[in-house]
Amino acid sequence: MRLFVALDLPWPLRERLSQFAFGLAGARWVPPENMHLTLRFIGEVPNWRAEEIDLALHAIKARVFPLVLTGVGVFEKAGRVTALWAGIERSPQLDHLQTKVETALQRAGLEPERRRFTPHVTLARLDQPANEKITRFMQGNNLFRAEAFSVEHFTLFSSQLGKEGSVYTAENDYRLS
Ligand code: 2AM
Repeated sequence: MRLFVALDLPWPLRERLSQFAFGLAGARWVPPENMHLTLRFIGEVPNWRAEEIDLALHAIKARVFPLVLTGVGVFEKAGRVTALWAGIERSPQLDHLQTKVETALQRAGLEPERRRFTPHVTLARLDQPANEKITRFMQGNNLFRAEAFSVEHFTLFSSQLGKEGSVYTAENDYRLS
């Protein structure tokens, strides 16, 4: 199974985020049902490991906390824009939960994640040099700020590549208190 741990987003927020989509040749906009905030990408694991991961995530104790999406940005690789995303307001509670997830996964036998946690919600995936349209997207939306929502659980998702792109399935939710 190909797994990742993420936060679900409320539907009104997903609908708001889907309004960012604009005509940009070659961009694959993330459909609202696929929008999420990744806490930790896990990748392919055998079923027995997935069960250990589930147990380790169950043992996490953390508090419900508010989260605000704000701003937009891009990821670039070798001079090419690879993603457009909505940003997350810095939140010690989010960092705290992410650290707990990372610790739990290492306890379940996974190698430590070496990449820094850069919380974001991917809006579109692409692969093209920066251009005027992308600059306008950034400038036009840099004041974006959504209403806070309450993070009450986190989720272990599996990901399957279908004909129409990735299909994510919530394997389990873990409640915060
Ligand atoms: P992204 O949103 O920045 O593309 C499921 O694939 C989720 O895991 C996506 O949100 C993706 O982040 C994230 N992810 C992180 N590292 C990944 C990797 N090496 N391969 C695929 N997805 C990855």
